[in-house]
Amino acid sequence: MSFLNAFTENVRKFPDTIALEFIDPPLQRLTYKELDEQVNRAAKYLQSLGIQPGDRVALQLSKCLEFILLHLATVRLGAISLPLNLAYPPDELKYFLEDSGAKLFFALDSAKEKTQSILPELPNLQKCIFLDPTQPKEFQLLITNYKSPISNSPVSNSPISNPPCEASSPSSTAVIIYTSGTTGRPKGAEITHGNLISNLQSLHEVWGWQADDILLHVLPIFHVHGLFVALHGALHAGATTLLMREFDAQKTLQTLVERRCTVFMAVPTIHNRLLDAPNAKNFDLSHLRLITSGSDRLPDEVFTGFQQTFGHTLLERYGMTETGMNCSNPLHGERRIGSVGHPLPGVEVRFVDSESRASLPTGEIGELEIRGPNIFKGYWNQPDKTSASFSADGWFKTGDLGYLEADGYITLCGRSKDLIISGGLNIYPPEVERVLVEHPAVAACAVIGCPDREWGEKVTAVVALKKTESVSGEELMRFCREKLAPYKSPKSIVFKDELPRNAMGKVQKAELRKEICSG
Ligand code: MCA
Repeated sequence: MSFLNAFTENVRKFPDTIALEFIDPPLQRLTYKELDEQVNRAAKYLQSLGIQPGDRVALQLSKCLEFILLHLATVRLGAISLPLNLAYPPDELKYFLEDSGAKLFFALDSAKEKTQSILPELPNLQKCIFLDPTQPKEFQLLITNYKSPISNSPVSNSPISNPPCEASSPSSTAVIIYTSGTTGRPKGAEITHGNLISNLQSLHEVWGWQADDILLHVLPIFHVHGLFVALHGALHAGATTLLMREFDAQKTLQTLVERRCTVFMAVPTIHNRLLDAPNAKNFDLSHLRLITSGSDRLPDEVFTGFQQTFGHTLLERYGMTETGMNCSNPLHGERRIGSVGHPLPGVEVRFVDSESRASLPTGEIGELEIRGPNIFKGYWNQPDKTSASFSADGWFKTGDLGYLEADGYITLCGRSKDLIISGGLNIYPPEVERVLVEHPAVAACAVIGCPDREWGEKVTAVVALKKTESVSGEELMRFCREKLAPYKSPKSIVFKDELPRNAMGKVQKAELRKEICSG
C-alpha cells in the first residue's frame, strides 16, 4: 500500500467529490476523477520527457495546480519529486539542482531571467520548463499536445503505458526535501513511499480524518507541513481541499466560516495573525472539528488567545522533515498547553543524555530520539551525515530537548542544535554566518534567534567589523538577501567591537542572546 494506492482507491470510491479547489484566481476545481485523469496525463508527459523511476524532478513553482499535478505524477511514476522553496535565490537554487542531480526542472516563467544564468552549469539537467500558473490552459496544452518521442504524434488519454513497479515499493524514495544543518550546506532528506503512507495512516487514525472533511489549506506546498500533512492527508482521506495561494488572515477567517470548513492547519505565526485580524471575535469557528498547530513551538498566549477569541483549543503536534509527524495531542482528551502530546501509533520515543547517550527515566530532560516507519531513509548522497544523525542502535537524533511526563505526554523545552525557527521555517545560523563573513568588511559574526512575537524568533546577526572597514547594517542585510532566501536573511544587525569567546575561541552565543535579545 502506498499513498498513491490510497488516492486511487478514493478516485474509485468518491469520483465526483471535489478533491481540490483553488479559491483565488485562477479559480480551479477538480473532482477526484478529474484529478486522477490530469495526474495521469502529466505522468505521460513526464515519461515523454524521458523520466524514469528514481529520476529527480525539481519543482520551484508557486502554489498552483501545475505543482500538484507534477508532484503527484512524478511520485506515480516512481520518480522522485523535489519541491523547492520559491524564496531560494539563484545561488541556493543552483546548489539544490546540482546536489540532487535533477533531470527536469519546472520553474516560474517570472523567474526565467534570474534562473537561466545557472542552467548551463548543471550537467545532469536535461530540460528546464518555465510555466505561468496564471495561464492554466497553457499547461493543459503542454501535457495534452506534446509529441510522443516514439510515435511523434500527440498522445492519447489512455493509462500510463508501463505502470512502474517501483512506485509501490515502500523503501523507494518518493520525495527529497532539503533541510539545513549545523554543518555544511543543506542536505536532501530522502522520504520514502513507506514513510509517507505510515505517517498518513497514523494521522488519519488520531485526527479522525473523514471523507466529508473540508480542509482550508493556506500553507506553502514545498514543505512537509503543507504538502504531506495537509494536502496528502486530505487526498488520503478522500476529503476536499480548498487552497489559498497566499495566506491572508481576513480571507482565511471568512473562508473558514463561509465554506463551512472542518479542518485547518497552520504554524503559530499564522494563528497569531488570525488572532490579530480585525473583528476576529465575530467569526464563528464552532463548526471546525480540528485546528492544528505545528512547525514551531506554540506560544502559551496563542494557545489561550485561541480559546478566548474563538472558543477553540488548538491541537499542537510535533514533526520534522526527516521524520514526518512524531507526536500529537489527542483529538479527544486533554490538549495540554506547552506539550506536543503522545507519540503517534508506531512511533517510539526515548530521551537520552546528550553526552553519554544513555536513556533517561521519565521526567528527566534529555535529547529526544525517535524510531519508527516514519523515519526517513537518509540524506541524499551523504552517508556520513546520515550515519551521524542516527544512534548506534538505529534511533534518529532529533536534536530537540524535552522530557516524558508520568502520564505519557511529551514536553519539548529547547534544542541541542544551533537552530532558529522563524514563522515555522528552520534556519541554521552557520548558513547565514557563512554568507556574512564573505563580506569584505566583516571580521567575525554570530547569528542568533531573538524571541519575537510575530515570527517566534527573529534572525539577528551580531557582527564585528575589520578595524579599517565600515559598512551599514542595511548594506549587510542587502548583501545577505542576494545570496540567501529572504526569510533566512537577518532582520536586525548589531555591531560589536569583539564577539565574546570562551577559552577555546568559540563564540559564546548564550552570552550574546542574554545581552542582545533582552535589550
Ligand atoms: C516571510 N518572511 C519571513 C518568513 N516568511 N521572514 C522570516 N520568517 C518567515 N517564516 C519575510 C518575507 O520574505 C518578507 O520580507 C517579510 O517577511 C514579510 O512578508 P509577509 O508577506 O508578511 O510574509 P508572508 O508571506 O505572509 O509569510 C508569513 C507566513 C509564511 C505566512 C507565516 O512564512 C508561512 O507560510 N510560513 C509557514 C512555513 C511552513 O509551512 N513551515 C513548515 C515547514 P520582505 O518584505 O523584507 O521581503 S515543515 C516543518 O517545519 C515540520 C516538518 C513540521 O513539523 O511541520
